[in-house]
Amino acid sequence: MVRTMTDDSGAAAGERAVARCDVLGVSPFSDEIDLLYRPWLGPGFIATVEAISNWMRQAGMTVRQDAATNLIGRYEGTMPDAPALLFGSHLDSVRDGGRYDGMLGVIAALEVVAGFHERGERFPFAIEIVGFGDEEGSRFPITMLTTRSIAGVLEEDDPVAAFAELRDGNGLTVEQALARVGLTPRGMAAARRPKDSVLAYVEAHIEQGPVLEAEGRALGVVSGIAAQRRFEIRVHGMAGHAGTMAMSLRQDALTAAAEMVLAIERIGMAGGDRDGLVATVGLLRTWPGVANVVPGDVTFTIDARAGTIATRDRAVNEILAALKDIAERRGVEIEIIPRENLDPSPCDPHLMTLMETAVQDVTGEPARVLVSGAGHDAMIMSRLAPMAMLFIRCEKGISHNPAEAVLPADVGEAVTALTRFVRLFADDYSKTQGRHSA
Ligand code: HGY
Ligand code: MN
Ligand code: MN
Repeated sequence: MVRTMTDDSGAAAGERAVARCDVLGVSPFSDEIDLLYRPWLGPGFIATVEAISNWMRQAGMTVRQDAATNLIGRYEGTMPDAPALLFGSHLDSVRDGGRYDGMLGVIAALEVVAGFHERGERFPFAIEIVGFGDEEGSRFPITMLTTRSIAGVLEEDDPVAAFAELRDGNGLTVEQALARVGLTPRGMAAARRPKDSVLAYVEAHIEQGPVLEAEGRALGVVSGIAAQRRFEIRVHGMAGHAGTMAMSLRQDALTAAAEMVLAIERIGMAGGDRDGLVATVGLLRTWPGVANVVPGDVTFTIDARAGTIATRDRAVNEILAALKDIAERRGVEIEIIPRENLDPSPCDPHLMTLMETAVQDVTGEPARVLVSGAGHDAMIMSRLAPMAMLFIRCEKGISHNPAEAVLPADVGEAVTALTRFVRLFADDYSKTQGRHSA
């Protein structure tokens, strides 16, 4: 492979970024001792904010947390109060997750800024790094409230009345969790950024898929992010004695749910991988959940995604119709609660071109462009500003799994490519400004 830029500081930055993610991958930055689980606003999340704040200050940034709990570091430009180029990703993790999903995007961006700070390099715009709070939705049954707050679409997407009372696994509401850090659901909207204060949003993320590794590439440029919908399904049957209730008379919520889960898989598979259609049941809870009671109630989730709204919605409609049929046939009731509806998010073509140039300059090869099946904060941020994403190869494409792994050398290349991207962006910005002031 021919490399047109060599940058030893990139390699060192990659080593440090991976080491920092590893530090943050265990207690006290995780809420559990034996695995990584960093839900929004848990003790691990709060400790993580503290640690990254210190690293941000060392990189010459001023640090604050906004009204939605997002951590924001700002590296000033040549002029005070200049608009900002935003980098970001999420600080929260799924339960038993990997160390790099989300976190690497924040920490790699920090290396980019640390490099500028070390060299005394400033731009006609500020650079900010945002650590978002709840991209995964791993604590409450809703995602990206904090991202929506910054993007100014919180009320439009999730009226406070619809999310403030949602509960985590311990029964604590969003409102109560926010109160513990002195904030309120209604107050989150104050995190909104005026559109003219943000020039663009850029997110680096592990690929979470196998394409880059299969092709022997460290980096890729994202063209867009797949459409998602999520639902919570509640199945209500009739609890009863496991020893005395005749099989033929049961309204077993769990066996009904089991049939529903298989129908969801069948419909997801019927797409034959066409248009990236996938459908997943990731959570299922049985009530009362004891050995000698026929399950009376079951709650489960559906996560359905595809490259286009049409494919996704066709599958969703088929799934919901199948669920209703199964419920009717088995004599159970179902409630269908929509939890998420995200359109596909194309990346900004001009920013993609800059990112492709940056990647080519660093790797010496034309950049691989690929679609993201995973969701990202960038989906929401694209509603505030033009958005671009850089993917970093991860081992075997594994993610949402403690086996998630990246090569420090790849992260080093990502830091170098992002650094190059900022300089290209700056050249571009200066030309545009020149045109405007001419
Ligand atoms: O679910 C997702 O795609 C992301 O990892 N939060
Ligand atoms: Mn994730
Ligand atoms: Mn992620």
